[in-house]
Formats: sequence, structure tokens, C-alpha cells
Amino acid sequence: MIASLFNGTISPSACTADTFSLPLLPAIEFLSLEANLVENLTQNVPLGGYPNHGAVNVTGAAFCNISTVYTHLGGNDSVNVQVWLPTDTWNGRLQGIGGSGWSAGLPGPALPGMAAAISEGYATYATDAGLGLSASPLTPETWALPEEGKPNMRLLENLASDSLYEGAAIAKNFTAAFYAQPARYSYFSGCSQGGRQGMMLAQRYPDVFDGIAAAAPGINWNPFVVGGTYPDFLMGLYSAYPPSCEIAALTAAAIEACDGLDGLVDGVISDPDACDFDPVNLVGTAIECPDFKFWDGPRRANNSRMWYGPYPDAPLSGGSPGITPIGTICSANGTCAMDPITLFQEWTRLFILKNSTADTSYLSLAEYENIVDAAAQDYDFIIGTNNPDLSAFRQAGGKLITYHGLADPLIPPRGSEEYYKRVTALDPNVHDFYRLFFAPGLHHCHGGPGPYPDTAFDSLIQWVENGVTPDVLLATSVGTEPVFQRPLCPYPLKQTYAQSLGGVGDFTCE
Ligand SMILES: [Ca+2]
Repeated sequence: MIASLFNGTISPSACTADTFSLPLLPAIEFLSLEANLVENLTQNVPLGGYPNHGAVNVTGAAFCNISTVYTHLGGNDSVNVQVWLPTDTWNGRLQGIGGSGWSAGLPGPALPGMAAAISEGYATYATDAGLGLSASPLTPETWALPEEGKPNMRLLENLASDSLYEGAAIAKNFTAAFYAQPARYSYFSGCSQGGRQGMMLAQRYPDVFDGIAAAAPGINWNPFVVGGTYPDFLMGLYSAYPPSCEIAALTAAAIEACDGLDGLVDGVISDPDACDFDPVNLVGTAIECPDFKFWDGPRRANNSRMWYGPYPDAPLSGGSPGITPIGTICSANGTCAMDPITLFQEWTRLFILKNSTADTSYLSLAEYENIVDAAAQDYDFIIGTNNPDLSAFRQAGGKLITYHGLADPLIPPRGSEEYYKRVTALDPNVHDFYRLFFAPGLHHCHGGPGPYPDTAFDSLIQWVENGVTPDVLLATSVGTEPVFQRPLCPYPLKQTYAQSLGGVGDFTCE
């Protein structure tokens, strides 16, 4: 448990709308504010529900739930923010929770994390960025294109950046009003979209948070999102729709071929860069295999790289509909067709082509290149989240931790590596304030055969408050018997098997 930094008293009866004044924010008008005391919140928050932490059993948590709605003048939007303030104890800190997929946090994705944060004594908050309390994390369909040809730029900018600063300002304000003193430290925690939000905060609002845990971040937005449709593009190009069992067999063969390269056969490829498994050797000529190019990532006609693909041990098929990187549907007679990845295809359809009925099931390479280029031109400045200049964040004393699963099928870990290299090129001492930890065998945010770093957030606190540098992030296996732990290494160090020790957890950083 993290030590409390609060020595005042809490008055649950202060949980009324009158207690909370609204912060002055440029070009914003507040529409409503409501405060309700919630008692006895009990909820089982599974691993993954509380980003950068482990699973938490919430029992009998009590908090003041402040819901507010505001609009941007002339923006015709309404942004929902919820701030939850614990009423039986407070540890003196604020922890904002990020979203996932196409959600900024509310209504769904952030709620389990907020419940867990409350139970650990944090003040916490999340925003819907104005996308609406019925918006789906799987698709921006309900808000992206109100009129053909005209994407909703107000809401895109809310999601990309504006709501991040505004939500934090509101939460800090309410926290200070309720406890009669401001939070001693403010943190932001997220994975995926939430990881991108954290990175955008570091890039654009460098003095808002003392510490940011931004896991598997959706940064370099355009090449990675359009790159995520690359398997669909390849399947259309070749008119080949391999059933998921074939794709899964290729992944299994790649793991079998490369598992032992790190010194230990354990189902985890700890050094995927050393894996040069070529599926063509395995399947011969019987099957056209577009997916092996997918591992490499999209390339232009002149063979230059557009973006990265996942490593070969990332699961590519068999996930939830609309999320599986290589999605196909097969009928009883054995014919298979594409089941497009809506998570990424909607970006192409609604924002880049600006056409709700655009058919992307077949594109020429030239058309695919045009889409990549148009995305960068139209949207990099809004949601690219790829600015390597973190000097202001460093100057403000901020600390930043990213972990990223090496077997992440949705956001290629090589994108985080590429960004980290660019930050390092500007600031060779980047390790003083920003560390990137790759997690071998870990899927997107959580899951997979590799250990999960449930210590990420607490390591961040130690770094911010006590100057304890995270030399490694301790990761713990999930669902194994016995449970084992391995250190995740700060890039560019790599996790290496210590042959002399011989146990499953005996990896060191080299
Ligand atoms: Ca291995």
C-alpha cells in the first residue's frame, strides 16, 4: 500500500454541488454539475481493468461522485467528466484513468480502473471527450462523420488532446475543494488509447502531471492505425482469406522455431529481433500467405517502409470480432471471406476517405499509399502523438514509464522503439525521466504467455516521490503454476536468460 500524504479530515457531507466551483477554462461553458455520495461499491476488477496495476478486489468503497458536463463555445459538443473522491480515506494523490480503443475513458473502459483507484485511496477521474455516453470503444461510427465529407473535427480534437488538459484541470479543482488542500502529486495511467493520451499529455501539456504511466501507447497514430489495416489490404490484393486455424498454425510454428533462441523453451520469444522464421518454408506453395508480409509491416511500391508489423508471436486471429488483426469468416462449405478490423478500418473510411460507404475490401498498392499519405497530412498535427521533443516535460520534473508487450498484435512494439529512439536523438539523457520497458510474450496491454508488469504504476510513484529510479519493472506470470517473476528491462537493455541459474525466472538485463 502506498503511504498516505493527507493529514486533514474528510467530511462526506460536503459531497454536494455547492462545494465544487468550476475552474475557469478558455472558451468553455459549464452546463451542469451533480455530486452524489456512493457507498459500498463492491466490484471485482480483473487484470487489465486497472492499467499499470494488477487485479483488485474492491469491497465497500465509498466516494463522492461528481459528474459535470461542459461545452466548447461554438463547438456544439457536450463533454462528460466524472471525478470520484474517496470519502473514508484519501492518500493525497490524484490518478487520472485513460481510455481504450475509440473511447477516451467514459462511459465504459475507465470505470473499473476508477473503482480500483478509489479503493486504494486515490482521487480519480475520467472523461468521455464529448464522444457520447453511448459511444462504442470499438468504432467511432456514432460520432465521426455527421456529414459526408466532413469529419467531426471538434470531437477528434477533444479525443486527441483538448479533453486531456480540461479533465485534469476539473479534477484537480474538485479535489482541492473537497479536501481543502490540493493533491500532493498527480498521475495519469492508461494503456493503448490511454497510453496515447498519456504520451500526448507529456508532449503537449508537460506540467499537468508529475508522473505518467503510458503503456502500449497508440502513438504515431496514422501509420499504426492505417498499418493495422495492412492484412485486410493484403487479403484483398491477393483475394486470399486464410481461415484463422491456418493463421494460428503459422504463429505456433513461429513460436516453436524461435522460442529456444533466448536460451529457454517456455513459449515466450524474449528476443523477437533474433527470430527470422520464414513461413513460406513451412507451408510450401499450397497456400498463398500474405500474412508473412504483415509481420514485416506495410511497404511502398519502392519497398520503403510505411510502418511496422507485429512480431511473429503476436496472436493474429481468433480474437473478438473487429479486433483480430487478420479477421476472416469461413462458411460451412469452406469458403472464407474477410472480416475487416473495424477498430482501424473506420479511421480510413470515416476520417481519411470521409465517406461512410467507402469500400476498402480491395485497394491497389497505390491507393493504400495514398491513404497513408493523406492520413499523415490531414491528422498528424491533431492526433499523431509523435512529437519527440519532451524537453518541457523534463523541465517540469515529470517522469514517464511505458511498458509494451513484444507480442502485441494491435500496436506494433517497434513503433514505441522508433519513438524512443527519436526522443533519445534529441536528449541522450532521456533515461533520467522516461523509460521504455518491453515485455516479452505479453499481448496488447495484458494477456499472453509472458509475465505482466503489475508494478508499473507503483514504480512510477517511487520514481516521482522518492527518486527511486526503476532499473527494472518486475513482471509476474499469470495463470502459471508455479508463479514466476522476471525483470522487464529498460530499453535498450534486453532481457537475457541466465543459463547458469537455470530457473524459469532467471533472466537478467544486458
Ligand atoms: Ca523462450
